[in-house]
Amino acid sequence: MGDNPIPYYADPPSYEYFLQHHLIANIPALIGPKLIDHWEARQKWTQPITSETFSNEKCDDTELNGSLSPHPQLQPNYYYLKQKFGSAQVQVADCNERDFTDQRRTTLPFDDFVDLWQQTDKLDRHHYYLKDWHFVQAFPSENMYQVPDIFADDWMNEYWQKETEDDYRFAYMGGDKTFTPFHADVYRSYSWSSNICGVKKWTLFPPGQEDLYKDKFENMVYDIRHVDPNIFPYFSQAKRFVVYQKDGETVFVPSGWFHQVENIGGTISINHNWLNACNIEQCYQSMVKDLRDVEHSIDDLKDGMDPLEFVTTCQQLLLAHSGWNWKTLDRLLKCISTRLIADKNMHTQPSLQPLLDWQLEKIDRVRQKLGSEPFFSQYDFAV
Ligand SMILES: O=C(O)CCC(=O)C(=O)O
Ligand SMILES: [Fe+2]
Repeated sequence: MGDNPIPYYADPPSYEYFLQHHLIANIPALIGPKLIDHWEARQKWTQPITSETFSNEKCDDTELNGSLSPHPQLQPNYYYLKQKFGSAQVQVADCNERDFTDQRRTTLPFDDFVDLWQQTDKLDRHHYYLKDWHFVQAFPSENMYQVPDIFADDWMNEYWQKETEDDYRFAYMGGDKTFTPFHADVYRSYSWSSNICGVKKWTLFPPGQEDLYKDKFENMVYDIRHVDPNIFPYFSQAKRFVVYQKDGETVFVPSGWFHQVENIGGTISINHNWLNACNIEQCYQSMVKDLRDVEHSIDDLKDGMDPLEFVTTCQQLLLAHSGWNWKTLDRLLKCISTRLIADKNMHTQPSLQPLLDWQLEKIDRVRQKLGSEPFFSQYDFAV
């Protein structure tokens, strides 16, 4: 792996340090358990591991340099979780079943999932993975965790919670060997992920190597452990870094870094996607790229449409394909700039965020770019 650039912080870094060295620099970080040890979820959702539940033989994952990967110290408290959240409906991925670029998903009551989870841990058939559970939405009065200060400046959840019922705050729960296939995050946003228990092996790929991940039909690699070099001849050249995230540790995933995640032992994590002034431009660029792809995909219809109809169709497809479009971004920027301008007028500089003028400048830059898109000013935002 060689010169791994991913720093480990036993003591959480200050916001100012994190802003310069990680948010602006767009570099991953691994932060020790002190960041989240006070979370109620850390105490209540876990129990000490016993040798039968996770033995050496079961842990066959070996690091490239030959040393064994770490073992979890804690396991899920299945009984507590079931008692407390059993009746909720959750989305479960079957890690053995590929569904295009993702895994096949089904909806189950949480207590049925916990039964499968516990069974698969015993039977050594570990393939059910509860993903993208909007936990705070499902249980708003449970105060099981708090967003760490260094991740608090979050325009994405601020906007989506204010203007819709939706959010990007998730819980993940799965057994040994469950995994999340190779991907970059929604809108190329940041994510942070805190392990309540279990170990996650992250393989992280710095941005700028996207051409190495595709076959000649533009399909992407699905599982980095099984890549056919005849189909993906360049993938092996891609630079990557491996990080083991142990019980209680937190990973910061920067914008546009592709990654795959493999669980070791029964693993529970809290993951949020987020964006702010530091990565809004990368997120905007990802929308531009997705829009170009959409435009290209219906190129043959363009001649039969008037230009505004074409733009409107592309915006509808963009929303369906990427989960946002010009209108979403425009509203998000308005929502955040209204708050920033109100603070500026009061001559207050809130803590745990960059200088107000710097943030407003970033918003202006994106607005200017958005405004120079063909037909942006004629586009009907009411549609
Ligand atoms: O934990 C996982 O399985 C996936 C997490 C992830 O991809 C993320 O937090 O960005
Ligand atoms: Fe991700």
